Amino acid sequence: MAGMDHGAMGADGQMAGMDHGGHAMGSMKMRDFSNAPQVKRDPSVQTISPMPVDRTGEPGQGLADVGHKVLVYRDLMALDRNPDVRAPSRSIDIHLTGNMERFMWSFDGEKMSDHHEPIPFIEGERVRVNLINDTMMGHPIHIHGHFFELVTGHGDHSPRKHTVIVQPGGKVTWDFTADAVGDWAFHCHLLYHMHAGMMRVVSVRPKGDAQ
Ligand SMILES: [Cu+2]
Repeated sequence: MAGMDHGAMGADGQMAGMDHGGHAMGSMKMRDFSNAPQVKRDPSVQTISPMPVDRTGEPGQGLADVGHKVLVYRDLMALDRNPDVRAPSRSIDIHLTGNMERFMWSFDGEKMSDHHEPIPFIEGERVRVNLINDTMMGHPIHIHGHFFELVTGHGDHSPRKHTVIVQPGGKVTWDFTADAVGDWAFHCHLLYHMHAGMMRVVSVRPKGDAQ
């Protein structure tokens, strides 16, 4: 376009002089780490979800306009009352991160081989886990040794699962009781993502000698 000053475009794609505090779409950055303070600033993190929303009521990708009813996570309910209905005593965020062009996949910007510390839990504690998908594809996140209750508005009949797909840019919340002492795999179930590093060890330490 004649007269456009290309020099005014910043390295991050923002127009110079634009109000950085504004939330207009035009000023939204693809990698605003203030939305994900725990995520490592690294080239392996291509995008940060600017406004992660719960998408468990939405059809999966490509299923929005298929002309028939599509079941969504929010349709699921447990037949029996949940075995542990205590409120969680703490909550943690785990970001699903990656760079699609480089085929790099991680949690919180760190792949498994970079990060040897397990995610610690204490036997019997009830914890809320927020999975935040900062990438542009869905990830089926799987925990070994435990079931969790999806927080999708069904109270003490929340659906119990061990794997949940987190939609692109979206967020999924679940509560679980760390009732199986030991070290357990926690990973994306797209195995090439797991192999690339989107995996961690979850460690449930015995009550009493946990640090
Ligand atoms: Cu994945």
